[in-house]
Amino acid sequence: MRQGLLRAVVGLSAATALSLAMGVAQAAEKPKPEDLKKHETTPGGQYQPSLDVLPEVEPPGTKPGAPSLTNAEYNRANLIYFERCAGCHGVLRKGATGKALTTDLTKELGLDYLKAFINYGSPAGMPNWGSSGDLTEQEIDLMARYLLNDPPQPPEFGLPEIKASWEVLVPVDKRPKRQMSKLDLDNLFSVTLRDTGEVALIDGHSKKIVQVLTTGYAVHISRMSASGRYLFTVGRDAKLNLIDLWINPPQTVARIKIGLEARSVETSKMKGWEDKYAIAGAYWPPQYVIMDGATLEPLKVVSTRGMTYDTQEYHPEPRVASIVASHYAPEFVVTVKETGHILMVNYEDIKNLKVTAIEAERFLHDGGFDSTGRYFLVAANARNTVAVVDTKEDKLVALIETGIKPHPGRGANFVHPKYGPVWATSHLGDETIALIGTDPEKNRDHAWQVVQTLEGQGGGSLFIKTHPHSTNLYVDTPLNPEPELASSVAVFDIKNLDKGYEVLPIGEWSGITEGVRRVVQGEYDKDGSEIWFSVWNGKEQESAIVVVDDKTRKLKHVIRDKRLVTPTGKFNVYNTRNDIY
Ligand code: DHE
Repeated sequence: MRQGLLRAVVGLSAATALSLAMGVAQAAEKPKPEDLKKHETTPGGQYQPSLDVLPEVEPPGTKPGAPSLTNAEYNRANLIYFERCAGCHGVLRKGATGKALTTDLTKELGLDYLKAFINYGSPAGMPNWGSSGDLTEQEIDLMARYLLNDPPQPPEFGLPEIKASWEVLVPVDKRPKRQMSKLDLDNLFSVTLRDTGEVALIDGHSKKIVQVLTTGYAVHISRMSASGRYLFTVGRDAKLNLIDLWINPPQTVARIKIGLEARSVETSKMKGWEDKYAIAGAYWPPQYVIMDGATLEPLKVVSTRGMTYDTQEYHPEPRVASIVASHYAPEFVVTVKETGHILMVNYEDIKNLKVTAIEAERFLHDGGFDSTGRYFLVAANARNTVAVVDTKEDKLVALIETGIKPHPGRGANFVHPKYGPVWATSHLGDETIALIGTDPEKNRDHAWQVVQTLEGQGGGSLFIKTHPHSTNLYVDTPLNPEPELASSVAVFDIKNLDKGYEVLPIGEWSGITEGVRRVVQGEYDKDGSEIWFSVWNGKEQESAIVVVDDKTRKLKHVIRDKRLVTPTGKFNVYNTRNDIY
C-alpha cells in the first residue's frame, strides 16, 4: 500500500519504488549508483517556475499529530518550499507539474518515505535534492516534517492592496510633450540586472549605459508601449515600473504592485488603442490586472482560478504565464499555465469585460507571434507541445508536439528555403530545434506541423533568435550541464540548415575568466546587423554583454561595466515594440 502510494505521488516505476522503499527500510543501505543515476535531475529538469518572493507567510502552527516545527524552522522550510517546490507542486500543494502533496497524502507516506523521496527524486522529474547536494540531510528532514503539516495560505492581493501600492511619480500633465533626450530611442536596450533589482538602459550605438533604474526584484521582462515612449518592467515581486523614455534622462513615472509574484506585462497595441491600457499577470494570487497605460491606475482585477480545460476540475492557483497584445482586435492574449486556457481578453469595454477562453494545453509558458503577427505560438512545456492560436478568429489552430520541453522565448521567424515561413523553438530537455510551418495560405501542406528538426549543441536551451534582415539562427544553451556548452551559442545558416552549426565561444570572447559564464538570450539591434548576448555570472562575479557582428559572426564589442550585475533579458525598444523576432 505504502509503495503504491509512493509511486502514485512521484510517478516512480515499480522497481524503483521498491528499491527506494527498501532503501528506507534498511536505512543504512544506499541505492546502487546506477539507480541513483536514473534519478539525477538535469538543470533543465530543475528549471521550474519558482515562487521566491512569496514565503513571508504566517506559519499556520503545527498540525495535531504531525511533527512539530519551531517558527524559525517553519520560516526556513517555507523559503525552501517556495524556492524549490512550489513551482511544480503548487503553493497550496494541490499539484501542478508535480504531484499533490496535501497532508492527507503525505501522512500516508510517512516521514521516512518523504525523506527518501526528497533525497533521491524520481525519474519522472522530481529533482534529487539530497543526492545532488542541493539540500543537506537536515534540510531534507526539515522539509519532510514540513510536508506533514498543513501548507500556509499566502494572502490575497485584491484591488485595495493594489491601489494602496500605486504611485504616480510624475503626473501626465508634468511630462514632456516631445522627446527631450538626444537618444536614438528605437535602438535603446532595456537590460534586466537580475539580482540587483534594476534595469540598465544601454544605447545601441555607443554601447554605453545611459541610465540604471531601480525596479522590482529580478525583472522578468521589459515591454514597450505601441508608441515607443513608455517602457514597462515587471519584477518577480509583482512590482511594475512605468518608465518614460521621453524624459531626459528616462525616469520611472509610475509604480504599482499587482500581486505577490508575477512574470508578465504587456500594453495595448491595436490600432486606435495604442498606449491606452497595460496588463500584468501574476503567479500569486492567480490573477491579471488591467491598468491605465499612462498612469498604471488599476482598473480591473480578474482571477484565473477555475477549471482545467481537459478534466474540468477546479484548480486553486492557475498562474498567468506569457501575455501578448493582439494586432487584430482590442484584445490581450493571456496564457494560463495550470488550466491550459488561452484567454482573449477584450479591453474595449472594461466594465463589461468579454473574455474568450480557448482550450489549448496545460502548462503554458512562453511564446511569440508568427511573422504576420496573426498567429500566437506558445509552449505548453511540460506537455512537449506548442499551441497555436489565431488572434483574428480567436480559435485554437493546432497543438503540435515538438520535443522535450519547448522553450522558445518569443521564438524565431524566418523563411525556410523549402517550406516557406516558419517559426522555431529550441528545447530545455533535448538538443533539437523544431521548425514549424506558419503559412496556411501559400504553404498549406506544411502549415502547423514540424517541417524540420535541427540538432543543436545540447539540451538546456532557453532562447532562439533571428531577425528579418539576417540569415543566421542563434540557439543558446545556458542550462546545459557542460560549462563549455553553457557558455557558447550555436549558429545555423538559414540558407543551408543541413550544414549544421558553428559554435561561437561567447563566454570566452567576454574576456571574463571566472564563473560558468552562462550565455543567455540573444537580442538584435534595430537594423538586425548585430546581436547581443548576456554573459550571466553569479552576483559576486563579473558579467558582461557580448555584441556579435551578424554578417561575419565575429566579436564586435564587449560591454563590461561594474554596474552590469547579472544581466539576463535584453529588450531592444524597436524590436520589442514591433514584435520583431
Ligand atoms: Fe523566464 C520569459 C517564467 C526562469 C529569463 N519567463 C518568461 C515568460 C514567463 C517566464 C511566463 C514569458 C513572459 C511573457 O512573454 O509575457 N521564467 C519563468 C519561470 O516561471 C521560470 C521557469 C522560473 C521562475 O521562477 O521565474 C523562469 N527566466 C527564468 C530564468 O531563470 C531566466 C533565464 C533569468 C531570469 O531573469 O530569471 C529567465 N524569461 C527570461 C527572459 C524572458 C522570459 C529573458 C523573455 C525572453 C524574450 O525574449 O521575450
